[in-house]
Amino acid sequence: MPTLNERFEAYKKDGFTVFEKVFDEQQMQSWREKHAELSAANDGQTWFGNTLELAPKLMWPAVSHPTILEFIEKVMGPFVQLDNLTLAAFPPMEKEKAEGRVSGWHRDRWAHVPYTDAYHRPNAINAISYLQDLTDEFGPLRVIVGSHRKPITMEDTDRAIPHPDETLIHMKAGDVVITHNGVIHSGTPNTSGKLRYFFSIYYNLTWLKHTDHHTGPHTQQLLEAARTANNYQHMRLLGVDEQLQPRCNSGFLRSDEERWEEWATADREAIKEA
Ligand SMILES: O=C(O)CCC(=O)C(=O)O
Repeated sequence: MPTLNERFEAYKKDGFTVFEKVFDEQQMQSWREKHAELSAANDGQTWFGNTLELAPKLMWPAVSHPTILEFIEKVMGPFVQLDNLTLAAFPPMEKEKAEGRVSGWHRDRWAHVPYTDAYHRPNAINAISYLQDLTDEFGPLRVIVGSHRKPITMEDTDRAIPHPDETLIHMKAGDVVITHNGVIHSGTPNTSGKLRYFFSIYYNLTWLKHTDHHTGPHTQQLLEAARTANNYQHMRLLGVDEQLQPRCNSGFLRSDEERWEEWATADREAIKEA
């Protein structure tokens, strides 16, 4: 098992890291069942955003998962909010139609094409898990390793075909890949004959807008519980960052990582146990 610092170094270089077995079968089954329920109630729709509001009890343990949050606060600092929580399923397609195709190369929301090969803190990161093993039939994740630090661009015609520099990642059900939003990636068409589930917890910096609304009654209830516990980390996830003003104007004359660690420690110490 790599240490957190080793992971962070690999993430800076490659643009992603995979945490194994973060979610268990019972959790994944409850998400598959929720997907089926939502799909049945919405004319067979397969893509759902705002799923924290739709299923707060099932989703909050994933959004606030300590393993994920510890790593992303190391990457982004204690400035992390939920941008959107997406539960989706890609329907299967015929093998002949999928031959030689990828789902679509892209960088993620809030990214930009890098100007230099320097590492920069991402504006957003994606914590993706798949609710089944990504075999060749279900369709592996494809990544252009290090592309968050390369000014790679692509013609529209090249977006749907394999890339010479791609790496295929056959993740297991319940693993979580945490990506830098600048890393170019794509899914692979699903030829398994079954649904290919995709669960994306997308986080961004607290001074950006968020895509999910966070105003629904269930999300507001979670926010109230976080306020009562004085849990700033959880409040930030739900769009409220009470320390933003001093922390975003700190003078920036000490290393970011040292400051971030100090602030994260202060946040932990401020929590009132119920
Ligand atoms: O299908 C996949 O494996 C990746 C999908 C993805 O990256 C996206 O929808 O942003």
